[in-house]
Amino acid sequence: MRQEQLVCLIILCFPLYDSRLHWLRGDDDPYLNKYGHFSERERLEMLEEAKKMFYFGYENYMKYAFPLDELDPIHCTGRGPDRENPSNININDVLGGYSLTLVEALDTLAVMGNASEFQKAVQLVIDNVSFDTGSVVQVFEATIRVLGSLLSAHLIITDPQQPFGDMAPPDYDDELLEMAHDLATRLLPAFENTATGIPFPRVNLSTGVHPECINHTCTAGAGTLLLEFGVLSRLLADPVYDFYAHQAVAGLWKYRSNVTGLLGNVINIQTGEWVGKLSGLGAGLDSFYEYLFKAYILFGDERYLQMFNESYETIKFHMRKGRERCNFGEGNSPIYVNVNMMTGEIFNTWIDALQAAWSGVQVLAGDMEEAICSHAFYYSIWRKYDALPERYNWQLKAPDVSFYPLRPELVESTYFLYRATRNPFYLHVGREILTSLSTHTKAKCGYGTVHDVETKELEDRMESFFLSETCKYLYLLFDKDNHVNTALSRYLFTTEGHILPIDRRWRSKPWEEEEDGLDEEEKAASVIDVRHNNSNCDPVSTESRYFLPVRSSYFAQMERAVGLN
Ligand code: DMJ
Repeated sequence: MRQEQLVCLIILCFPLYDSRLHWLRGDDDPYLNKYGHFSERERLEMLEEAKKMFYFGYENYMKYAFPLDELDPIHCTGRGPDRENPSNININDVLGGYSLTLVEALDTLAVMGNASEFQKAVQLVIDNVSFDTGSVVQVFEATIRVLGSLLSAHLIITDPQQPFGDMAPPDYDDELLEMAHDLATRLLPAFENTATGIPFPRVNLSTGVHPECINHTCTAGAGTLLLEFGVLSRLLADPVYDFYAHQAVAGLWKYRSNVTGLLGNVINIQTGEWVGKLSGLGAGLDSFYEYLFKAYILFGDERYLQMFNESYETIKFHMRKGRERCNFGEGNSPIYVNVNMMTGEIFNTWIDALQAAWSGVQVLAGDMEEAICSHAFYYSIWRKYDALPERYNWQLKAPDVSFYPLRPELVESTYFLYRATRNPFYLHVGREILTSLSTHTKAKCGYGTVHDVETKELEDRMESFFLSETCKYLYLLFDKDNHVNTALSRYLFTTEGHILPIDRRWRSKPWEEEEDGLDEEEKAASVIDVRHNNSNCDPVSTESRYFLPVRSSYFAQMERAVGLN
């Protein structure tokens, strides 16, 4: 990948869609008729719906569940860690007894411009949340959900421009940064006594790593710490967090297969042996790749770009099946499948819901045609079930694992594709997602996990990422004038949807004595160069701008592939 492609992601050279062109394209194509236009009235209605959705979840959490971690939306109550059953990692990995949902909602409140509630929520976090809880949590989950959110809110509060409104609580004294520091320090024992530098998956926030903690971690779990740890280090001028996060990635990278170049999904942190040899773009690996690229964007570190580029090439070579180009040629719809990391052979015939985020990464990387097709396949699955099953078997055209816990990945990549193409198709997709969620997941006091996408039976759980990601991306999709959208080149979303400013501050390491040799003017110039050199910034074909992103015939083919028509 060349530097120019970064330009595409930074400025996302948004081609403008002109709805007046619709009449030029003829009315005989049912897909064009359905997706070709989205009125301003419709957009505003959807914006309102997205806002209502967030507040219904948030207010009910505050009423029935706070200060516990999550809302049970059917029984209108709250839940925290399952202390009676420590092996219940589905709950305990995430719920640390630290008002998780409130913490996660902070920057969504800011993005929605709700200064009074944001300030109130920040104060509640400062006054009520402690990390000395004795909870055993997953390092990954605590980092992306809690650390990321605290840093994001701290940076919003301390932004001198205050672009979201007056978000700074009176007398704010860096408390959220101190909390982030405290939490991250409690996670550090995970990086001790590991022979590979790859961290233990879990820590007790009060006592460190239990002697019997398993020595296996998933790749995404260990390799998705770069942004949060890197920003924290730079804010504190303390290299330790940045160092450990980098060491974890370097450790994983070292053990990639020397035959295929691929990584597996589970590794032994003492021996470097792969315990899980599945290589794919979903659970266990998804955000590892995402963070390689995003760490390059944020910190400008070429090592991560190189790793990403190498990974992307090998991913395409081994995992990508189907015709060569999304919108041209013969053959099946392109799809990325799970393979054996050692041989590149197909490992199984399912793809999972987390992989739907991959097309968002492809947008950032400037591979638009690929992003369009990856997304469209998942959208077809969504249309079939009004949700994404956790695992979908593309051979059987049926779910392998049937639940849907309100995950954001499809709306996340829908958002990025809309920002990059401005094609109304993606507003339609967003509306369908919003409508499915309202129709099938709304419970008495919030939104519930779909237990089975076929029966739509609900479970009594609203995960915190529903407010931090799903609702935020839906809202931003329809809020065209939002500051995040008008200044998108200045923000990066963490894997949990928390916004971080792309700031020149992150380009240097305050703990390093040696300067990079550039004076301030040159540093500024180097960033500006990247933003303005848009010579390679036309990755979207004209057709994809003004017509359907995926040609109608290919779209119909995808529908058949998932058994829709
Ligand atoms: C979120 O916690 C993050 O997006 C993470 O990267 C993986 N998936 C969940 C939501 O599905």
